[in-house]
Parts: sequence; structure tokens; C-alpha cells
Amino acid sequence: MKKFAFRNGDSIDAIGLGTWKSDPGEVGSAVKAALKVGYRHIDCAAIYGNEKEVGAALTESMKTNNIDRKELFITSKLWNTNHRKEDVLPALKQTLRDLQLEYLDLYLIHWPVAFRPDIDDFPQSDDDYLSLEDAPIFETWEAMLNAKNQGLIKHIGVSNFSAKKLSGLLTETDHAPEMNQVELHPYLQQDDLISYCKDNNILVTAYSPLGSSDRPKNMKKEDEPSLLENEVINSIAQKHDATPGQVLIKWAVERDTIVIPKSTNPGRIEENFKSREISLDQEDMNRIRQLDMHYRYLDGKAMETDGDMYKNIFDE
Ligand code: NDP
Ligand code: 1BO
Repeated sequence: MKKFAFRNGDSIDAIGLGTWKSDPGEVGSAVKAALKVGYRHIDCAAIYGNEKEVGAALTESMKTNNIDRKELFITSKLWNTNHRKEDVLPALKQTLRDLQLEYLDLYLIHWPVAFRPDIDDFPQSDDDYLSLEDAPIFETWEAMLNAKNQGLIKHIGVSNFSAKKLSGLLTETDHAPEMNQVELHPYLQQDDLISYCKDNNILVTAYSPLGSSDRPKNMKKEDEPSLLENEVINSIAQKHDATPGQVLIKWAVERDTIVIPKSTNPGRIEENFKSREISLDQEDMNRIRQLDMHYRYLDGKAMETDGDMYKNIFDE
């Protein structure tokens, strides 16, 4: 398994298991199936509402498969309702309890947007947000850093941050994020953001690498382009006796990003992990490069305000 190194030399496996939309009753089996076939990296988040079941599965699998905690790489994310500096540690501790862990390998600020702490997961109106004056990202970041210094997190990073937002944070802290987790796939290649991160020693994780087709209806547009049915992806898959999913995952790893495909299907969990066995050549990479159309499956609108407080969250 290809690995990527953090600034202190710790490493993260290139392929992890995504858990968003993995339903209660299914996510535990998915995690167990993944660990059995060799995954050691699991991507979680408090907002996914399934960390308790993931935690139980991790504990059971570590025993059954004789896996040491140190072999695992577990990521979780701070939800938008917990950006105030005093809310970060309690949110992290809840996640640790749910995951039955003493520390996280990576904790990310999930979105560069703060919601009021008393709302239910998603805002209904602009009144449900906290402004950046009420909850400055820098203070959230400092609280993450404190948790890291207490040994509760090995690495800290962000998610859904544009180069502009990263650069804003870098001017305020000596401890740059170690990871930026963003949407990346052949239709949204984001070369400039990847270069920015590379130049600043920030690792990049690609989310929704297969097109996230199981998103809830209210987060989907009509007539979304399908990555898995794309002709070029399918012809490259045929050429290598592989599946379209494997081509998409291998492509992400080939361009030096970490990738976290979600599946609750044991066959596809294994198929996705085996993508490391295929090789894409330069011609394949060139053909996939042509597919970029800056298309976001997650356009961020669910996070934006009607007023000016949080607009254009990807800064483009
Ligand atoms: P993905 O792009 O991983 O797609 C998941 C969908 O693809 C599911 O419907 C799954 O179905 C299906 N699938 C999985 N493997 C295959 C395969 N080999 N062939 C065909 N279909 C397949 O979507 P996600 O949006 O879930 O992204 C992956 C992960 O990234 C998330 O689960 C989450 O952990 C993270 N993420 C983070 C975000 C953030 O804001 N930081 C935002 C979005 C995602 P099935 O389960 O039935 O196999
Ligand atoms: C609101 C979507 C979050 C997925 O990580």
C-alpha cells in the first residue's frame, strides 16, 4: 500500500474507507469487512451519525484480527456547530468515546463555516450561523492545536478549504494544517489547490472520488454527470481488466492524493482496495486529464447563507 508522510514522518495509507451515508446497521459490517481485507485507514465524522457503530466495529475487529491500535489510522471531523473554542474539546471527546479510542490520528475542521451550537445539524436560516467574528477559524484552530498538545490527536487539518482560506489561516498560525480534505475526481481535478497544498507541505485527501451517487436527494442536482459510467474511464478499465471504480481510485493515488471511497458492500470494499494492484500509464493519465470540467457534486450551497456572512465558500 502506498503511503504518504506527514511532516513529522508519520504515515497515512493512500486508500481509506469513507463512512458518510453508511447507514447504522451497515457501517459496522463495512468497517469489519474493510479491516479484514487489509484497510487500516477509516474516514469518519461526527455528523455522519454512525461513529458509535464504527467504534464498536473497530474494537471488535482489532481483537478478532489481532490488529494493534498503532496500525490503524482513524480520521474524524469537527462539525460546524462546535467551532467556538470552548466547544472543540467536548466535541472531540464525544467522538473519542463513540469511536472507543484514546486518540485520533487525524482531526479535521469539517467546513470553514460555523453554525450556532444549539441547532440540529443543519441551519434553517441565516440566524442559525455564527459569524467569523463570533467564531474565528483561528480560534477553532488554536483549540484543535491544544487538543493535539494534550495527546488526543496526532495530526490536525482542515476540509473544504480553498487556497485563499488556507493562506488566511497560515498567516495567523505557526502550525499549518497537515491535511486538506476536499472533493477531487476527474471532473474536478483542482490542480492549483493541490499545488498550493504541496508547496505548503499540506497533504491532500480526495473525497467523493467515485461521484458520491448515494447522496440524499436534497444534495443532488438533476442530470449529474456520472463518473462511473464515463466512456473514457470505462475504456481504461477494460484495457486493464479492472473496474471503473478501480481506475478512479488508482488515478487519485497516482496524482499523490489520499483517497477515501465509501462502500458498505463487501465486494466493492475489496474491489476498491485492490485498485492498488492496477497500473495506469501516461496515456491513461493524459486521457483522464482531459475530463476536467470543474464539476462539484458537493457545491457547498447547503453551507452558505442567503446574506453575505458565508458566500462563495470555495472562493471561486
Ligand atoms: P464516493 O464517491 O465514495 O461514492 C460512494 C458511492 O459509490 C456509494 O453509492 C457506493 O455504493 C458506490 N460505490 C463504492 N464503490 C463502488 C464501486 N467500486 N463501483 C461502483 N460503485 C461504488 O462518495 P462519498 O461522497 O461517500 O465520498 C467518500 C467519502 O469521503 C465519504 O464517505 C466521507 O468519508 C468523505 N467525504 C468527506 C466530505 C467532507 O466534507 N470532508 C464530503 C464528502 C465525502 P455502495 O456503498 O453500495 O458500494
Ligand atoms: C454535509 C456533507 C458532509 C460530508 O462530509
